[in-house]
Amino acid sequence: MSFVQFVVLAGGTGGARFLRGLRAAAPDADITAVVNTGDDVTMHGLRICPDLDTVVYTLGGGIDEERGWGRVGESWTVKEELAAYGADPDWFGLGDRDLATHLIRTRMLDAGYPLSAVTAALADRWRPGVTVLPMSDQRVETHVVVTDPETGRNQAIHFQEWWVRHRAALDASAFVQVGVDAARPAPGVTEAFAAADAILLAPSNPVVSIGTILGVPGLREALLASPARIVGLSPIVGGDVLRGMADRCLPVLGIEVSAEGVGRHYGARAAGGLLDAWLVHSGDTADVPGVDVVTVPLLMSSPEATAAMARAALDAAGV
Ligand code: FO1
Repeated sequence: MSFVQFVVLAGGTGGARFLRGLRAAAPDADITAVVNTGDDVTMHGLRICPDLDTVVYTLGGGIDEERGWGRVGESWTVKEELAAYGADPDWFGLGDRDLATHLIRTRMLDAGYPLSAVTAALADRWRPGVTVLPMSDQRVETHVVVTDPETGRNQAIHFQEWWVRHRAALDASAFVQVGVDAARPAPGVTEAFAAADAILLAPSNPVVSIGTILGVPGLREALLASPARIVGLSPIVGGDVLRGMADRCLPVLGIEVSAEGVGRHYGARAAGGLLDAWLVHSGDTADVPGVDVVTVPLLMSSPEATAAMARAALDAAGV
């Protein structure tokens, strides 16, 4: 028996919620999520993969829905104890429940397992109902070039320091994906593209989530070699960013903060870009030459609304 197969490129909270909607819209489909790992970081000796964990926790029912990251019912004893020791960094919160995930991941990575195998092992507990793949088994970390307000000098800081510590308030001049040149798509990624009936770009950050995934050498080529249609969903709704701080990232690459701006950034597949179709929110307009622009509600305000949005993406993909 053959199932329809969908692949979704996804970042953290927005990507995870979209995947939940897609799973509801197509419960019998075989869904693969290719997840950004550029946000990954080592803190207190532990390897943390925020987007992978957000996807697995969200689909597995373990996410704190309000925060959009970390575990529901979390406690913070270890964080308080670390603070009592004056341990750095003090601006990044690891909850007690969440820590178990990072302890297991770090132990497995140290034992030599690749990140894809570690992710599969962690997902065994959460049963997300989709195959969750890191974009790459090789370590890739996004760094942000900012100007030090004290010295006036340019320096690169880890994405998490920029995002969480500085709430993206420091002006950035570039994003650098450290390690990306040596990266390859994780096992299963190119195979999933080749077998896909539809490929969807979740309404995730086009620069530091989707852009980072697409930067893995060979991944974009494998995506474009797929016979499936490629459909993107705009993360910009009514000229606004609904989640995250994409409005701080898009201008760094000269991309206008609008559904049209992001659509044009991805570009038409027929003209060397990515998209066959581009979904924008009702009331928004976008002229993206060579791309079928479809206008539908894109607010992930409830599971039903998100499932309808996913259904519209599949319709645009012709499945
Ligand atoms: N986001 C925060 O705003 N503050 C935190 O202290 C924080 C801790 C954290 C720990 C584990 C994890 O998986 C994610 C965490 N996040 C935190 C979210 C995350 O760093 C970012 O929102 C994403 O990387 C951007 O997608």
